[in-house]
Amino acid sequence: MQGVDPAWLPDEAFRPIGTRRTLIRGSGPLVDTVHGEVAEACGRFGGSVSRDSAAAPEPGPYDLVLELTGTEGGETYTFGRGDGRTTVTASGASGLLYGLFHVVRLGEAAFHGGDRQREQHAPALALRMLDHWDNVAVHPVMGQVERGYAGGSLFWADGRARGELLGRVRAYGRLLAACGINAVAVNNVNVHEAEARLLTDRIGEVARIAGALRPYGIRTHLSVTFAAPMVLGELPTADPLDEAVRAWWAEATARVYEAIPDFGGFVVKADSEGQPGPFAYGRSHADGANMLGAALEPYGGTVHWRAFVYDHRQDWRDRRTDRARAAYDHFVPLDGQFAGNAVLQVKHGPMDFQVREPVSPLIGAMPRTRLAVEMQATQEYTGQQRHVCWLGPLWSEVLRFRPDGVPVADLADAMVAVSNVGDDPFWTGHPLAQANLYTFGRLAWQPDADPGAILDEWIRLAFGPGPSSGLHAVLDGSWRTYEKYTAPLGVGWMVQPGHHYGPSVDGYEYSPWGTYHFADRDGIGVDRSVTTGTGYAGQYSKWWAEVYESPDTCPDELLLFFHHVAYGHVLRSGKTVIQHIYDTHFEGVEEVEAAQRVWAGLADLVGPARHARVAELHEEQLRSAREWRDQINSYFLRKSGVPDAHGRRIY
Ligand code: GCV
Repeated sequence: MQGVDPAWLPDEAFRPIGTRRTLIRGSGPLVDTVHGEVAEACGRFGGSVSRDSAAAPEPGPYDLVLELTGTEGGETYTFGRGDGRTTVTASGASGLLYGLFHVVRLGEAAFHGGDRQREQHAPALALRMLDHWDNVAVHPVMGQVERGYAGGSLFWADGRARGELLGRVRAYGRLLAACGINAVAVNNVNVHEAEARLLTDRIGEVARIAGALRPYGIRTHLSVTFAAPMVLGELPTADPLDEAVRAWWAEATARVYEAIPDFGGFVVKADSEGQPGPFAYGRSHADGANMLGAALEPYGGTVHWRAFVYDHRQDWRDRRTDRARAAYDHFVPLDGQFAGNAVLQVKHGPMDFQVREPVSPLIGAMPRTRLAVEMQATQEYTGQQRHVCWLGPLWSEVLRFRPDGVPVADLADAMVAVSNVGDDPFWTGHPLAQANLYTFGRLAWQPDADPGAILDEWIRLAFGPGPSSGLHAVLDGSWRTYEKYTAPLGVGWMVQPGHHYGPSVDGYEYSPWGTYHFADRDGIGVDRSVTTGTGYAGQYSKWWAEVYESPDTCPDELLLFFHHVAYGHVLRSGKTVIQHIYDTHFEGVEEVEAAQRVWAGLADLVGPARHARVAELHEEQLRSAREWRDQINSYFLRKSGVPDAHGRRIY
């Protein structure tokens, strides 16, 4: 696509396939996609591709055989080598597509070496989804993409689904399939007036987007407003137990499936940050979700019901209310009441995608409810795609966390990320933020994969072998670097209210949002213990509840999330809290400076456009990191009166 960064699918990645002889067996739209990919590569590099849809194997001197053996929609494939031939076999067409991209990822290595036992590859999670917080119309406060840092929407322009530019949407589907993602929600969970109509009279536009994503095995989902029967149907109520309301949803859903037969389902943000929901009718969230589940059920659709429900009009003086408790308190009593096609979509932490939070105690606490774990690829609180902040290690920690013996990855039915993509030529604004999208997809496919290996895979695909160690160095530790120069020890927030970029230590301290640090002259942190605090620590299983209950056993990085401690409190690292704050803030800036130097040295290896964009953003990251360092250090020096042990400059 002209002028658009090829991301992890540059032409060169197809050279090993494109120079060889390939046989493709099977038929159907996704096999056509696979054929198209191979044919294009062969056109470019001189190889050949034959198509055989008959049942009998075609003899011939093929280097690669891609064969579909069944007609199901399965995603599994086997990969092997024998008699000098590489073979991918799948019983479902999606599996064949994923098998093709497996060969692309392996590159030359797919064709070398002796016989290779057939390996089976299957995704750990059936649903691997991106939620776009895209508005059709530009919102006066949130712009077109809420919390979007990569330009306008890929799907919507000038108040409509993109017309001739849907080629870009198809290219997006291709990138997503190549990292294993199979579902996309195309509009913001905050559903405004124009966007509400996507469900009814504007469904044709959604169908066009779905048509552009379908060739890559991506199913389309829609965020809907709970009040749709009132807003669109002119009913007097949206009560989920009202028969007319249920009938309205059933009819609306039937029309959606007429337009999009493989439609994935609805995403719903209800009773959250001003969005309507079942509370208005004295009904539970299970009642709300099940009503939509019933409408989707005849077509095999799913409702993603978000658990991000809390009081955003809290009185900051009220120390008993704790926002972190809210999701668990609301939803755990409903375990077992949700329909089989309802999936509870839970943010990975109890607050809101801060750089460091504990894993949400809701995860693992509802064994009879299907679970989607929601991550945030868009870097709302992690540098807004102006800072390098590769989130692979954060997500991997979440997925490996064992709430009660079993890892989060094994408890989840689905993984969802808020997309970080827009119509920017680099897709993600910051070219290196592509690594987050890629890593998310690959972790959703294989949650116990080593994130560092995924990073290297992305670097090799997107940049070739040249800059690999330098790029790895720039990205690998970047999440921890970001954590160092921003809010310390898990306390979170301290950002500028509203847009959430840059430091403001007290920005949210006296606000109604429930996001406080409680710093005074003696200490800082939120007491969430059972004994003396909000009781939040008690929402975990016994083992973790005990770990988090005491400052002596609580991990350092979460200390201020769980406890209010004196500045002189000695961490398990041996440092006092105040000295830790000073040291990490100085170190964080030094690490950004070091990354900037490494990047400067890669000028000849990464292409001029990418190099210039990242270099420019590095300048901003450094400016911002220094601002964070100086505001945080000065604030705490002034509050505590404790000097820095190393006498460095604090204002
Ligand atoms: C889409 C945070 C963000 C909001 C977002 C919300 C959510 O509060 O700041 O922009 O709304 O999360 O996840 O629903």
